[in-house]
This record gives sequence, structure tokens and C-alpha cells, in this order.
Amino acid sequence: MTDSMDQRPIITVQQYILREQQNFPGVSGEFSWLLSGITLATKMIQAKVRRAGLSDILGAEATVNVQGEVQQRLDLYANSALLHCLGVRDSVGVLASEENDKPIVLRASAGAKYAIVFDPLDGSSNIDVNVSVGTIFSILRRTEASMVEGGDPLEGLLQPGYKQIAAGYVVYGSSTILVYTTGRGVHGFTLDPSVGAYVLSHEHIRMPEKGKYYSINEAYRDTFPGHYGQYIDSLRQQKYASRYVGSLVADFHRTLLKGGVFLYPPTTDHPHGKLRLLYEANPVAFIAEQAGGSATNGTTRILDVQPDSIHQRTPLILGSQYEMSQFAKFQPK
Ligand code: AHM
Ligand code: MG
Repeated sequence: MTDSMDQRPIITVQQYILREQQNFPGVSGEFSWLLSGITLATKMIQAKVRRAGLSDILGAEATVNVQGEVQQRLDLYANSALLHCLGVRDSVGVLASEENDKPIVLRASAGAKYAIVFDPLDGSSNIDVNVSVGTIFSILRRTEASMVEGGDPLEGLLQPGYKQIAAGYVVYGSSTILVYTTGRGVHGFTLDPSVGAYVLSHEHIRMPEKGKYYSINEAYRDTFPGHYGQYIDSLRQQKYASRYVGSLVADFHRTLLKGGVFLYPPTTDHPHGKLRLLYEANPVAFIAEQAGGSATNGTTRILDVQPDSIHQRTPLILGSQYEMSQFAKFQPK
């Protein structure tokens, strides 16, 4: 089958995963079935995002999530879509979402070997103004102890990021793109709305070794620890330009493709950082590393941090090799 426009063969994300799995005998098709839950949910979400101004889905709901943030209607729709589409997959044992205070235990059986954490709609403050938002997810294999009847579901979720078996995100931007890794490189699939499928568009993405942009909310500069300001000054002296969307998925996607550095340091309001370790920092850190970049919380590699709660926050600094090595030089001794 070819794309009539340019005669390139069409490879869908489903085909791609099945093909990857053929290289690893013993791996069943359950992972592709699980991922199809995510692709279905994100297609439902993007359909709502595309029609947002036309339907009664914009605006805030009268509820506040566990982070103390007002929930947007689209946040709630996105959360329900993911909970539903993943909840019916037998291989999923436990889910955790930014929008739910507690983890959702679906099945205790040993066959339900995966735990999935997600931010259903990242960048909520951009929903009402037609700026890119997205979905971020991370997939873990549950620990043996957490799978037995009466086992603690949290144990399967609170694993350091290096244990992720897959992670990805979808950006609902000028086009809808799914980017994921299973630890064998990073691949991007653009949703072709005419056929309703994610089609391979960016195989083996590599982050440039050096970029042109730094990405940070500079309005908080006076409340960052001092060395962050010094680092930004050095980038400005090197004639960097600044880009900041305010949706992690969009800022990360640009950094992945164009290189540079993204920073969300500790601030006075968020002394431990604002972004969430399990479903924001870990997935993008895994992807950054797989693409040749790196990610830190300022002192420690993000993927090495042992989480102690599902909604834990973290500072996040990630990007290209050059900018990250420069950042390390500004670390206080
Ligand atoms: P959200 O998950 O509630 O949308 O919040 C996370 C978002 C990130 O997408 C983004 O990087 C950050 O918050 C922006 O925060 P700020 O407005 O403080 O710059
Ligand atoms: Mg978010």
C-alpha cells in the first residue's frame, strides 16, 4: 500500500510495533494490543480538541484535582477516554493519572503485568486559546510482589524511570503526532486524518547535538536558584533565541527535533519543581536519552530517581549534549 501523494509505503504504528516484536521471539502481541488502547484514546481526544470551539467542551469544570488545579472539561474527557480504552485491556493491572488522586487497580492477576501512568491532557492552560496540548504516558512492568492478591499496587508504580519499558506522548498541534520509545530508538507517527491511522513519519529521531533555543518560563527568573540565571545569561551571550509554549509536550517536541535545552527549575511557588516525575519527567527523559540527549533534576539523572509518591514533582532540565554539558558547569560545587 502506498501514499498516493508521494508513493511512499504507508507503515502504521501498529504494523511498526508488530514488526519490531518479530525481532524479539517470545514477545507476544499483547504490547501492541496495549498500545492500541492508547492510540484509540488519543484519536478520541484529538477529535474533541479539533472541535473544541464548536462543542460544549471548553472551559473549566467546577472541580479541582489532587494538584489543586481547576480541572478543564477536556482534561476530564481525556482522562475518561484513557481510563476506558486501557481499562478493557486484560494485560493492564493498574493505572495512575494526573487527574486521579489514587491509583486505579483493575486486576490483581499475574497476567495483568503492566502499570501505566499518564497525564491525559498536558498544557491545560493552553486549551482555550488554540495552542498545542498533548497526552504523555509511561508503561512499567509491575513487580511480582505487587501482582499477588492483596499486594500493594503502589509498588508496581513507584519504580525509577530507567525501568520504563515504553514511554511516549501525543501532541495535538498543527498536526497530531505520536512519538514513542520502547528502548530501541525514538519514532514518530503522524495521524493521517483521511485514514484515521498514525503513519510513520519520523523514524529513528535523533536530537541534534546542539540547538539554537533555550526554553524556560523567564518570568520566574528572580525565584530560581542563582546558577540557573547565570546559565541563561551564558546562553544569551552565545546568541541563543528563546521559545516557550507552556505545554511540556510542545516544548519537549521542539527540543527533541531542533535541539537546545528545556528547563523547569525549582521556584519559590514550587520549591521541588512543578512538573510531575512519573508521568511528565520520566517519559520525556526516557525519550530524550534514547534520542541522544539527557535529562536531570539538577543533580541526579531523572531516570535514576526513586519515586516515593505518584504525584511527586521534580525540577526538570533536558536537552542536547552540548547544552546539557554546559549546564553541568554551572552546578554549585
Ligand atoms: P498541566 O499538566 O496542569 O497542564 O501543567 C503542566 C504544564 C506543563 O505542560 C508546562 O511545561 C508547565 O505546566 C508550564 O508551567 P508555567 O505556566 O508555570 O510555565
Ligand atoms: Mg501536564
